[in-house]
Amino acid sequence: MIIYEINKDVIKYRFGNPICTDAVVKEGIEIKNNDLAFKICEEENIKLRYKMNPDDTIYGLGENQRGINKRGGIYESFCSDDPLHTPDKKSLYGAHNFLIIDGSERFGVFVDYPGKVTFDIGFTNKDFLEIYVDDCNADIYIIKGNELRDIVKNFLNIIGEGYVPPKWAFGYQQCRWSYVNSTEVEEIANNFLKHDIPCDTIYLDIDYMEDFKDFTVSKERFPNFKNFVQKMKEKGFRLIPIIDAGVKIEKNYTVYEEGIKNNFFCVDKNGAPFVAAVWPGRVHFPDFLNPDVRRWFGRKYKVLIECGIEGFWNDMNEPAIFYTDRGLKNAIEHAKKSEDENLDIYTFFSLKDSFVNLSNSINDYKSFYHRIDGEFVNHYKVHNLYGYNMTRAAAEGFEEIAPNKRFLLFSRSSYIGMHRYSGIWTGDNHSWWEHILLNIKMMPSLNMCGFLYSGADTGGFNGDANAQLIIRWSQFSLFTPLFRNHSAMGTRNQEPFSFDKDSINIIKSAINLRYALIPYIYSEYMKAIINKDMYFLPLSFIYDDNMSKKVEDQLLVGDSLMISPIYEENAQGRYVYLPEDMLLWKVDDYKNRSYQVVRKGHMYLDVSFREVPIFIRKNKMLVLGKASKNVESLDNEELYVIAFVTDKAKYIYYDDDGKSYDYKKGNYSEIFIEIEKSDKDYHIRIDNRGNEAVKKLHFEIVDINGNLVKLTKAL
Ligand code: MIG
Repeated sequence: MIIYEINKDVIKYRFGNPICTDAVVKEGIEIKNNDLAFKICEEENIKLRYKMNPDDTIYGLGENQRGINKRGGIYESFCSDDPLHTPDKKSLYGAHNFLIIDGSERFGVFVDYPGKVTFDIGFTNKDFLEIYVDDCNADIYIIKGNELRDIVKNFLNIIGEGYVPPKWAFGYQQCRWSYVNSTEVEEIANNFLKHDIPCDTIYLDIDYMEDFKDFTVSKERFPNFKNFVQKMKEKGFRLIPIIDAGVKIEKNYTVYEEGIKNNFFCVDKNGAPFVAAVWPGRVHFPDFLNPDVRRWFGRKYKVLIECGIEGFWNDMNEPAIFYTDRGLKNAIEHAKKSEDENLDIYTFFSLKDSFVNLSNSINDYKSFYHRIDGEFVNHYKVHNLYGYNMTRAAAEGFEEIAPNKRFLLFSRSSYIGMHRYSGIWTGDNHSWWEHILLNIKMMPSLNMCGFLYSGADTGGFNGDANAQLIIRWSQFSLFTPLFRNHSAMGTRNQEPFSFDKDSINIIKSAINLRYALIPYIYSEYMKAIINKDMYFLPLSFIYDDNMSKKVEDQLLVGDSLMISPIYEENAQGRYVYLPEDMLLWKVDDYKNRSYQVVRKGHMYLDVSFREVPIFIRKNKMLVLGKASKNVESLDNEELYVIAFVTDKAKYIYYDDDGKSYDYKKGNYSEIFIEIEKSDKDYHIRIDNRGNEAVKKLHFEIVDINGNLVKLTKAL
């Protein structure tokens, strides 16, 4: 084992000779001897063990089941296409091996290993945190920091700056598997217009393709695609097509032919292209771990970009495998042998399992290879890098095709470090109330791992949603950077206008609120990216009282807000914990504002179906704009500053062009706002550094006694 120190906050331990994952981008590593906070029990498979104190809290692990506090669970990092997110599942689509121990000691751990890693966090033995790496080669980082948030910042600092989508990607987005042809897509758009519900994008799921072939468009279902994309843009909607990992095996299909000719596909043990089956039937998997393959695949997005497409979602890139010929043959043989048998519980279940377990089988993952630096590496060892590198291929392709233009991109599968290239969505959830809660708890954990542009399938992917579920879920998702309603084929339609008039109006108000909040959401998102910080935080990351540690169903959103979403059917209220006095705004229509000072402690809060409670923290402020049909038509010349001031409040309102990467060169504007309370009045200072869009700020300032003062300042 070699020990390196990156800077005083991060120590790197190297075991054996690990494969480079490119998760960490920070350079300047030097060697130093130090004691690992963990005990190392075995060195063949690395096993780390840490004795937890009874009150230690364990944060992190990104996209995973269970609570914000991961304690009590067992988790496996092995990117999995599992559409049934029940609480006992150990793996979902991402592998996010970063956690924070918060107790008598406080530090973060990042296990940089691209194969399977198990985190047993007091599951087998309540007092022990154990980490097993299925190998003897890995880099393990210990990350220090005084506060929890500093530990995250130090971690984000070594894995690099996060992805920023175009500003329009902060609008409301509508998806369904599938809007099957251009007529249906247009109808969806017309419905948004007719109901006057804002929306920025409509998604194209696999049925836009010709026979599920990547980078093709069905001529029959989407004739004159380029014109259609243009026409939709004129109506105010961008189309976002899906791209899948598997390339259909079909003579004369260019992507297939080029991949074969250049040896760009993963191979089996005999060196022949590996065959698996997904949507199109038999496919090959591009070897995304090879930079030449990434360059080739990344350029393929060009055909669609040339049609006017500005965003994509990368799916099935764990990679998902429905079956392989080998697996299918075994299952069929098993079935043949069982014919005319009198099957009992064991033999019947075993027959059934041979079919059920056909998909995503470990045997299949162990039977193909990548070429890394000229050497064959078994897929199983690097499994968690696959989706990451597919998405990296896309992002690098965009950079080449249209330098300095932001594209919308998010992936289903991911590994630490992929946040530099795209966002993620959290995959195939259900129209279950439990999944709103899971969504709430997952967001800060994802932020700790660098994934800020993310969100769940609002309303649930599988299963049927009722109006109330869509209402309550939208009322939460309106705070998530990715706000997309998506559902599966065969389920009940769940677009906002699919319900009764009353419900349509409520969903519409929630979406309007989202658009009015975009000045704040975008500002907070960008500051988090630039400062290597979080956008969603658990209460305990800011407040150090004991109760704040226990609250998992309220979140801090950016610097000024706390939210307490409703996630139970028929609930018209809930208990809320306030770590300090706050200003409550129960939003029904964002244009009607009334505020109420709520006191520190526990309270029961009534929340009718129409209402979205927003808490403004003490000495903080919220910047609010106006809704519009889409992000590009937002008129934010006049902004409302809602402040709760007992002493002095400061805010930095950030903005930029929303479409290029010029912000990286410092090309952005900031308005510094400071409100100081004097005896009778407020003293307001505004320092505008480069913002030319905002002309007026309307202040609505509330003091501890609930007195409201309104005044306007021109810029
Ligand atoms: O397994 O393309 O998670 O969002 O609609 C189904 C069809 C494949 C899985 C994605 C889902 C998408 C669906 N895909």
